[in-house]
Amino acid sequence: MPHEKIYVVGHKSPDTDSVCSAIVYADYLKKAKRVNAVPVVAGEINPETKFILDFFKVKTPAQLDSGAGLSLVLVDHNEKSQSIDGVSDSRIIEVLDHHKVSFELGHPIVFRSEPLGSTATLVAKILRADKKFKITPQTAGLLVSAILSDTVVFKSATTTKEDKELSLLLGKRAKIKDLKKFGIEIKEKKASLKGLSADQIIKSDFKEFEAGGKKFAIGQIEVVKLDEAKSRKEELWKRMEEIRNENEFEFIALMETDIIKEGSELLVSGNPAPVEIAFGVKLANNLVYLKGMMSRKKDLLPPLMNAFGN
Ligand SMILES: [Mn+2]
Repeated sequence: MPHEKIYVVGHKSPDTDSVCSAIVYADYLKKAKRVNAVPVVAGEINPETKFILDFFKVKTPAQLDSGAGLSLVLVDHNEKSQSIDGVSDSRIIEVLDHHKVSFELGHPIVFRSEPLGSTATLVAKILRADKKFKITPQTAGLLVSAILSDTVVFKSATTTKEDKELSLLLGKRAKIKDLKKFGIEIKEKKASLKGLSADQIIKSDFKEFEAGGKKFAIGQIEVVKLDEAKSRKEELWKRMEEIRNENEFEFIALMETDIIKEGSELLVSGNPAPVEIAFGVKLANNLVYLKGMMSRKKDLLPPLMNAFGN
């Protein structure tokens, strides 16, 4: 295969959607487009993703520390602050995403973004639109796992009709009998905080944002019971204070999402005003429970961004 190497990469602190989308899209570029594409990860993969890769017998992509000087396809993000280090010195040739657009580049590229529950849904659409491309059971398994993971088994407000419809087709192809059961099994792999340091918990799915010239960050963990996170609250908050001071964040929120109860506890370090204004609540001991709050992107971020200017 001629031509330069192209690296397909998700965000730092990779989740299942970013890893599986990168693997499948790189495979598609290679087979269908004759592009010398390789999937890589920009950080260590989490236990949930590891379980899925093992389950479908797929090799973990190599970890890349810097994208400087390389040609990149970005999947599952488009904000530079969430990208692999060295992205400013890389050549971005394509973006596939389902998040709010915060992207600017001096030249035209392929930029595909749709308001779907996962990037994997968008990848599945691209693959299915190519009539000559055959989706293997393994590929279908990776894609449906990523959709189940990102939509929290269709419970997240980000879930669309297309996510559900494609999941049914892909699930069948991957020979998964009970999608919901498999989805919960996947989520439980990431739900345990045992053996993780406070730093690892906070950064397991950590994203930085900017509004009104100020930086803030939101981490999210998914649990099947909030007790475990509660018992480590002091330790987590102390570490959040340190991270906030080191990075001059206006505030950091850790979103502890209970996927069974369907709500999130927010632990906040720093200025509580944006959270309190956005949701009309008062924090008690830096903590507040928000019923129905499942998605950082759809439930938490928009009101927060609005409140930030006030
Ligand atoms: Mn995603």
